[in-house]
Amino acid sequence: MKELFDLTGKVALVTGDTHGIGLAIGLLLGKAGARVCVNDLNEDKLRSCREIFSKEGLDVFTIIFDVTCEEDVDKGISLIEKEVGQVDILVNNAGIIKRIPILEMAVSDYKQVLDVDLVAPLILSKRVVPGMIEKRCGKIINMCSMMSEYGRNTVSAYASAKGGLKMLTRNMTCEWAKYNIQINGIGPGYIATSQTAPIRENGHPFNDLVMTRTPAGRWGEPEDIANAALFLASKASNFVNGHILYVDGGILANFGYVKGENDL
Ligand code: NAP
Ligand code: GCO
Repeated sequence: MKELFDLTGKVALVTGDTHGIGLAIGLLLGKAGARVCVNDLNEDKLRSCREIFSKEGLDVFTIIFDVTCEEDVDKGISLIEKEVGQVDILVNNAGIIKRIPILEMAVSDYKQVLDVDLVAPLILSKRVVPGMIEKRCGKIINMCSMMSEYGRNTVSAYASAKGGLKMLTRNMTCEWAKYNIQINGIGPGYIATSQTAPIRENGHPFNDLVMTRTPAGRWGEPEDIANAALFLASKASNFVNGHILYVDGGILANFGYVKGENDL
């Protein structure tokens, strides 16, 4: 049974993972035996990430590159291939959100979100997939969202990107599954990270909406998502492809309820 989730000998690259969901994923894949490569934009955050991995007794290779820049990505992946090895597991986790009403949003803001959340997974995947095709083995996990299925006021750019990432995941599957590469997405519900801090903390009313829409009655933790990532990174998911695994406490199953009616 343990062998099913053993990642010993595998090289995993998680983008944007010095904190939040990505950090939880990197730590768990490392504990499962993978050689983990951590990417971010900021050396200070990478340094603190190295300290966290070290406290867990885990090796980690950290590297700065901007996931939206093809040249940066090519140099970064080449260094990983030289220093660590060919990427076996790619987790396209890096992401941003801008909460701006459409009429107030600059087109440049829209394009920036699309670049990080949708185009960057394409850039990373195009760079690492040739090696996976050659090995006839690989795992790609694209970090989608509830906004891959729903719209919401002020997050049009993010929803456009995450909706597109769901379809890009399916199209990658159509073209690459025949090489024994599994490409799936994870759709987290509302998770307690720095990205959601502005709509979660200090009694923000959005918290009530999340509680009403989440049957589990809680915000998710980054570790909840990491567990799903371990499944999709392991042999246990070798026949799962083009699937978006929603880890949402039941949000997608639930239209919502009036406070109190469920406490019958
Ligand atoms: P987070 O804490 O804001 O982490 C996002 C990470 O992406 C940060 O480390 C950030 O680095 C990095 N990043 C941003 N732009 C980058 C770029 N151009 N190149 C390299 N790295 C870049 O967010 P999170 O909540 O952990 O979210 C992680 C992923 O899960 C995102 O794709 C997000 O859309 C998705 N997600 C989150 C939730 C949630 O409720 N939190 C739910 C569904 C989906 P810096 O900090 O240095 O900018
Ligand atoms: C928002 C939130 C969401 C979550 C997540 C839900 O403003 O609605 O930030 O977008 O981050 O994507 O799955």
